[in-house]
Amino acid sequence: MPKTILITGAAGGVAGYLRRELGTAYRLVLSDVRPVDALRAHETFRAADLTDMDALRALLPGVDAVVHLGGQSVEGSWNAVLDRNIVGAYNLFESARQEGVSRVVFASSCHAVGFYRLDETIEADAYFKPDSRYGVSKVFGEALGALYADKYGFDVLAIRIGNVAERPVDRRRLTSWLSPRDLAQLVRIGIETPALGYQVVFGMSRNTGSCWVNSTAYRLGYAPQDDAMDHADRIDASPPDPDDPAQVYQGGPFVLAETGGDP
Ligand code: 15L
Repeated sequence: MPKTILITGAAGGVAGYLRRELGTAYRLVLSDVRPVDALRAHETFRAADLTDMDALRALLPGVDAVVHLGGQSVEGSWNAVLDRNIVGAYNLFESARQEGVSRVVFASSCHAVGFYRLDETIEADAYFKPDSRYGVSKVFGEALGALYADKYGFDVLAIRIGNVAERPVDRRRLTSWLSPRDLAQLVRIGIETPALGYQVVFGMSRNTGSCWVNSTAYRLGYAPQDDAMDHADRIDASPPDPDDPAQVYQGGPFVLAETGGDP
């Protein structure tokens, strides 16, 4: 009997790639506030808002693991980040605990460490340097993962996702690109690894010359199939402008992004 996996944020682009790459390996419960298109036989859709704990609890009976992609995926107003990523992440972990689901793959982000420079090399255990309120919310989500693992025995894989796309689109993404099939492999590691506890990995392919070192992922058996450098010939190779923070830091434009004046 295949496992049943709840994917939040299922109407988003990352979930679209993941559904394609996981194929029919699992039964998928797809949840979002927006509708999800083109459901296949092994997929069901259940609308839920991350701020609504009762709605989240109702999704969880029969679920073996959660892949939490939902929430705010870029910098935004504080209220949006607070509701979707702070309250939303708490509600997700806590409703899972209440319903007896103890395995979560958490979509963290490279923006939890975006204020490291592109010429610095870091491991996934480097101390946080968020580049935005959004990045701070991903640090919070990682902290929740650690708490629920240590206090309640959860298995949690926090994947600091770089950029999921068919191919890397610019110089910064040569470090951070994650191909859809390598994304699916990391998610499967999060779903299947026994006694995982709490682990943090970079969501990147096997990118030669990346400023990230993904030792924890390799120790967990990750064997990425793609390398951003295979696409480097399509990318502008001019040297970074040292006076432009968006070209100096790993977070790119997120280090400059503002909330647009909203509260
Ligand atoms: C992210 O965290 C975003 O979710 C994604 O939309 C991209 O902007 C990515 O970072 C990136 O930095 O490329």
